[in-house]
This record gives sequence, C-alpha cells and structure tokens, in this order.
Amino acid sequence: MNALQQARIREFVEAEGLTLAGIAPAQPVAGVREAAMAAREAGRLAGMGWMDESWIGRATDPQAFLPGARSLIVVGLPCHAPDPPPGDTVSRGRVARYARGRDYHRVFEKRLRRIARTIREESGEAARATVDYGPLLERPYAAAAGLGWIGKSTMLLVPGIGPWVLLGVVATTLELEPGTPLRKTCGDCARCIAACPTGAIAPDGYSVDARLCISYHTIENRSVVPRELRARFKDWVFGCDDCLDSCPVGASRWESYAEFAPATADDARPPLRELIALDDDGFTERYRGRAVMRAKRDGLVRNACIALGNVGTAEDLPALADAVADQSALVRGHAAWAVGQVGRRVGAAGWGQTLEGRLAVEQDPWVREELRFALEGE
Ligand code: B12
Ligand code: SF4
Ligand code: SF4
Repeated sequence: MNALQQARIREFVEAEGLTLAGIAPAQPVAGVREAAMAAREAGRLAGMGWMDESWIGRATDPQAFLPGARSLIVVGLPCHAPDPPPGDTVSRGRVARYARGRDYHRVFEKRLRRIARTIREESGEAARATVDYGPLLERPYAAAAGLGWIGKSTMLLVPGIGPWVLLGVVATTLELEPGTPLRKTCGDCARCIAACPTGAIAPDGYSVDARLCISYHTIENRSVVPRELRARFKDWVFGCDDCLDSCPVGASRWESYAEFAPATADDARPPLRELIALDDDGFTERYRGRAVMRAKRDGLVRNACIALGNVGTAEDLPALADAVADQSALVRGHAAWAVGQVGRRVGAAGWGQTLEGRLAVEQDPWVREELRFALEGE
C-alpha cells in the first residue's frame, strides 16, 4: 500500500462524514479470546447464548471474518447529545444516548458498506463491513488502531470524547499502515465502578457481568428481570449510561452524529404511561428504524413497568392496573411488582384490591407468584 492509496481510503471514510477512524492489523489481539472465553465460562455473558465458543473464536480472528484480511479500518461515531428538557412533570423513563435517534446499525451499515464497495472497485481487493452484531469484537481493534483505550468500564475511551463513541469496522485484504496504540490508562480513577447501580463492573474494572447489567436486562433479556435488581434500575427503559455518565474523559464535550441526537424530550425521556399502553403495532410505529426495536414490545413494556415501580406516582396506578391484565405474562408479572412498589411508596388506596382481583383469575404460575409477592411485600 502506498501513501497515495492510504490517503484515498481516508478520503472514502471522510466522504461518508466519518472523521474518527484508525487502522489495526487484521490479527488476533493477544489475550482477548482468552478473556472472552473466561467471561463466558464464568457466566458473565448471561443469556447471550449466541456468543458461544464458536462465535468468540470467529469474533477474535479477523481471518475468519475475511479470509486473507490484512487491515481493519475501525470507525467511531460520536453519540453524546444533551437532553431536550421536558415541559411537564409526568413520570418518564430514560433511553441510553446511543438509542435516542436513528438506529446506529443502519446509519453505519450503509456508509461502511459503501466504503467496502469503493475499496473493492478501486483496488480489486476484498473488503467486508460489520457493525456490532457481526462476528468481530470491535473494542480491542479500536484500541489496537490507536482510536482510544479500553477503560475500567470496558468502554473504549476516545481522548476528548470519552466513551461516547459507537464502533464499526471495514476489514480488507489491502495492506494499510496501522495506527499506534495509545499509552493512556484510567490511572487511579474508578468512578464508573462506584457509579454502577448494580455492581456489574468487577471491583478492579475491565469486566462487566451482564447478569447484573441494566443494559443487558433492558435490551437483551427476553425474560424475567430478577426481582432483587429491579429497584436499582431507576428510570432506565432501554440501555443504561450510568458508567458512561460518570466518566471524566470527554465529559464536558457534547458531540453527536446528527442522527443520534434526540429530536424531542420524548426520544430521550419517554412518558412511561405512554410506553405501557403500547400494543405491538403502536410499538412498531413509534420505534421503527430505532435501536429500541431490539427490546421488542413486551421487553420495553416490562422495562417501563419496572421504571414506574421506581419513579411512578399515584397518578400512574390506573395505567399499571391495566398492565396487570396485559396479554403478556411477562408484562403482567412486572406490572404486579410495580403496583406493589408504587402503592406502598405513595400510600395509595385500592392498589391491594387491584392485585387481589387479578390473583382471582390469573392462571400463570410465575405471575401468581409475583402477585403474591407484591401483596405481601418483602
Ligand atoms: C455483548 C455486548 C454488550 C453486552 C456485554 C457488554 C460487556 N461489557 O461485556 C451488554 C448488553 C451488557 C452491552 C452493554 C453496552 N454496550 Co455493548 N456490545 C456488546 C458487543 C456485541 C460484544 C462485546 C463483548 O464481546 N463483550 C464480552 C466481553 C467479554 O468483552 P468486552 O467487555 O468487550 O472485553 C473484551 C476486550 O475489551 C478485551 N479486554 C478488555 N480489557 C482488556 C485488557 C487486556 C489486557 C486484554 C488482553 C484484553 C482486554 O477482552 C475482553 C474479552 O473479549 C459489542 C459489539 C462488538 N461486536 O464488539 C457491543 C459494544 C461493546 N457495546 C457498545 C455500547 C455502546 C454499549 C452500552 C454503552 C449501551 C448502553 N448505553 O446501554 C453498554 C455499556 C455497558 C458496558 N459498560 O460495557 C459499544 C461500545 C463502544 C465503546 N465506545 O466502547 C459496542 C462496541 C457496540 C458498537 N458497535 O458500538 N454490550
Ligand atoms: S451499563 Fe449501567 S448497569 Fe451496566 S455496567 Fe454500566 S452502569 Fe453498570
Ligand atoms: S470512569 Fe474513570 S475508571 Fe471508569 S472508564 Fe472512565 S476514566 Fe476509566
């Protein structure tokens, strides 16, 4: 690869509006496969069964992703935008910053695929793009490319921007000049570890236990959220940014790719009563083209019930009473928990009857257990 070709690649990347990019050699990064396998074996990947031994093997070997690959072009998209203030005081949830606008997979994919196509057409070499779900662990390569360093929160931290960057990769058989890994570290800082509401980050950092992580539960978990965790979810309904928000790196700088910035307060802080009233069609209409779709309707409504359990008021109890009779058992059980939480907290009348009325007709054994627990308390 000569300097001219290298400059052309940078041109393709910048022509797509992507200014944060680096090159990593297409080789396994030492220690990463072992670390990922150890996380899997210890159960820290929770229910993400797709990340099995075979997936991790492929995801840590760029040759499996693109045979003959020599270089990985790693690209970052900033996603740190301020919240538009809501003009009311209704109970609201919170969506992680990366998911407030258009689905970043779509925003990225088109651009990265165009870059890969241009490389193929101009050089005759092979090129393949991936973002997030492709079998390639992205953060270690971003660090190898010199884009940033891996922090104790496990986030890639970019100087000046911090953890607020989403990643994508174009692998190519072209030989490109790799970047140099940064010599930066987190030093003595441990703010993210202290800020995590569930203790999901290992005491010394560099490892997240997905079984405890709010992001995992609100996005990936399709089933019951362990009762002992729910009260720590606060108002998060999709993802969690607590470890990112606590990070001093890049904290004072707002920078976002325009498509991720919330257009309205509801994109960042959706009214919870609206969320729990969504049916399948309403959910699809509201979140089509957005990352939130990944939670599916039942998952998002379950999350909204938990958030209402934590921040809801007496005004939210009628909506929660409807959710106790939802078509989905997953929603009914979490709604029952939320009724108990809000009812006790605000000392409202009638919440016990709501739960007893449901218990009289409920058939699902798990929902019955949640109803009994909500009635009896801890
Ligand atoms: C699975 C996954 C999750 C899981 C597990 C996360 C985790 N920390 O393990 C869950 C659902 C919890 C999750 C949550 C989030 N995720 Co996520 N996730 C992924 C995914 C698909 C794979 C990551 C993975 O394999 N995790 C498994 C563990 C074992 O690996 P790891 O923590 O990444 O650590 C590896 C390396 O960093 C390395 N390593 C770390 N330290 C050291 C030190 C040494 C010495 C060595 C040798 C190696 C090493 O070894 C580890 C094993 O592979 C990637 C996309 C991808 N294809 O890579 C996105 C990705 C990591 N997620 C991303 C984001 C944005 C998030 C959230 C911020 C979303 C949110 N706001 O809710 C949270 C942040 C939580 C957190 N603190 O990590 C971004 C991160 C961007 C960045 N700047 O780092 C990615 C890259 C997606 C993307 N394309 O932008 N995520
Ligand atoms: S995303 Fe939230 S729950 Fe998960 S590690 Fe970070 S602060 Fe903890
Ligand atoms: S909060 Fe501190 S320890 Fe955690 S990732 Fe940021 S700099 Fe590193």
